[in-house]
Amino acid sequence: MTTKSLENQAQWWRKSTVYQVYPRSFNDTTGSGIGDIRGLTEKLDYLQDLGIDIVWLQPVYNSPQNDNGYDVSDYRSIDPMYGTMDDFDELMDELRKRDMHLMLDIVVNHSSTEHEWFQQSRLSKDNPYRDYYIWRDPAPGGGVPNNWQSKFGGSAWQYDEATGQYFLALFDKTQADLNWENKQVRKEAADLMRFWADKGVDGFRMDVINLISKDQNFPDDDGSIMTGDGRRYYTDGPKVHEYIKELYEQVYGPYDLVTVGEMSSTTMQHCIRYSNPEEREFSMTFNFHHLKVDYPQGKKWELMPYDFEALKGLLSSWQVGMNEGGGWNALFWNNHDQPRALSRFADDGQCRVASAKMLATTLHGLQGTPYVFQGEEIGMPNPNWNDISEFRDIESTNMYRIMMEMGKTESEAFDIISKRSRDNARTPMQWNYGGQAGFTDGTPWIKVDERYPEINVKMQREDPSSVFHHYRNLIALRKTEPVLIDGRYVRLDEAHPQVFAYARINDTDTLLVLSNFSSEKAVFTLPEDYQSVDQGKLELVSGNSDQPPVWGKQITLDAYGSFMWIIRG
Ligand code: TEU
Repeated sequence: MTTKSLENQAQWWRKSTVYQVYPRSFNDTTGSGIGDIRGLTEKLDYLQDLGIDIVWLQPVYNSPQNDNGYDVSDYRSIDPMYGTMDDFDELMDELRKRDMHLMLDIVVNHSSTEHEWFQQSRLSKDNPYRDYYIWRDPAPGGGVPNNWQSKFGGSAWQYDEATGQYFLALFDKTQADLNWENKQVRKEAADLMRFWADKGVDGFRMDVINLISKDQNFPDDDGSIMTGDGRRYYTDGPKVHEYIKELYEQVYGPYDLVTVGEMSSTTMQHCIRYSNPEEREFSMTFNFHHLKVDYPQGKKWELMPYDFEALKGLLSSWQVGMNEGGGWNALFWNNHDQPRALSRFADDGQCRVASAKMLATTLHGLQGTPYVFQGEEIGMPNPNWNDISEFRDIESTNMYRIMMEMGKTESEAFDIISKRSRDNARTPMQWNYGGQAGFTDGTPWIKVDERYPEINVKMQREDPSSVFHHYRNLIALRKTEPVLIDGRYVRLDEAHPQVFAYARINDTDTLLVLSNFSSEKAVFTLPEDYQSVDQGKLELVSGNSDQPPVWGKQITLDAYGSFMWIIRG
């Protein structure tokens, strides 16, 4: 890649906003009850109006759908449930017409056990595809090779009768980990990415890519650090940077792609290496530390109120650390694996609109590339289901069973699932107040949230004070305000119990964000440097109330009040 194109790459996607499309729940044009590619193409004008530059399309490849497409059985295909390759080509054409870009989800840490590679691999120990996957003999005393646990519950090893060996599956038992030690696997991964890059795809979101390099001794985890489930032996593993640099040299660089790595349980040091342009690995990284502040001792399947100070501390440390290291954050509150932040960190009831806008302003003022998960831009909350039969996610149904096997009552287990389940984010997009929220003319694969009559795109596009227009304004700001891109982050609140306050400072402007994360009025004392600002230089650029606070030594914020100012010059 030439320096110029590197600089170009550093420019365009650092001012961009990415919209994440979970196709199964986005827009159904066939009445199947499942969203499809044409359904996305039909909504490109909507996304363009929102100001979106890049669409992240989640897996639409052939798949048995045990993990809603993250179990790929043919990497160069479109699953008929989502449409055809012609539909995909039409989507690409329509994106280009609008100067929008496509980021495709690539899942190469594992494949479906229905992939031809695995079908071959399991036939015999000397099959040419045997080493495409990770096979191990039973432990000396019999049983699983080690004590590593699947992220979806249970052992990470699955026994295969045919050859008397176990294969590694860090997620579902039908998602077999690929063996990246095998250079043929690495070649296959690069080849399949080139296939999509040749079709004009502008970038990739790389699923759990920091798990691809495993400690080849496959030791038991003695439980002394992290979660004791073996992740320390395959997370940010010994050759992970080597493998990613190979992908950069073979694909990302030559095609000048924008790339984001999903980094499970990672560290800042690794994310600096993954995303500093001089390392020639990824454009940016997702980390999840800020979304574990309501996990007691890091345990996802237990409940506690979220730790506000921890949330602010993590967001701040990653802002400062990644900037100092030359890395670049993918900024997000929501995705298809997380309960909705609106319900998790704010109020999805009486103060829903103010809360949704507060979360938006807080995130979009930070340094990095913001990601908007479908429905976030209209303030969609978690659904209020009261029966486990409403849930569809393999992780949720597994964990519901396991929690009860471990002694929790049905209501205890249900209470945890209802707050933690990935299905909270996967309810169908709410387009209008018609039947099934305009998502489908059929029966949706998962229930539409009952509040769609008052939370939908149609109503909000017509209401300038809506959450939609709040996001639209923030996304537009990023394209015109350099301080949002290059401003140095400084935290301004010292462990305030209600308020998160920070500044972004560059050579010409200072951006200020104050957000009240509480349901009560909050008073915040500005640092001295900001108390007496020339009002002629102070510009309110975003806020969630038409009565912004009066500027002075102390700023009073209403419940979930949130404002963004720029101090010019
Ligand atoms: O997610 C990996 C991931 O970190 C989460 O799934 C998390 O590990 C899980 O919720 C357990 O807490 C990626 C995809 O985003 C997810 O949808 C897939 O299920 C997973 O990888 C396997 O491909």
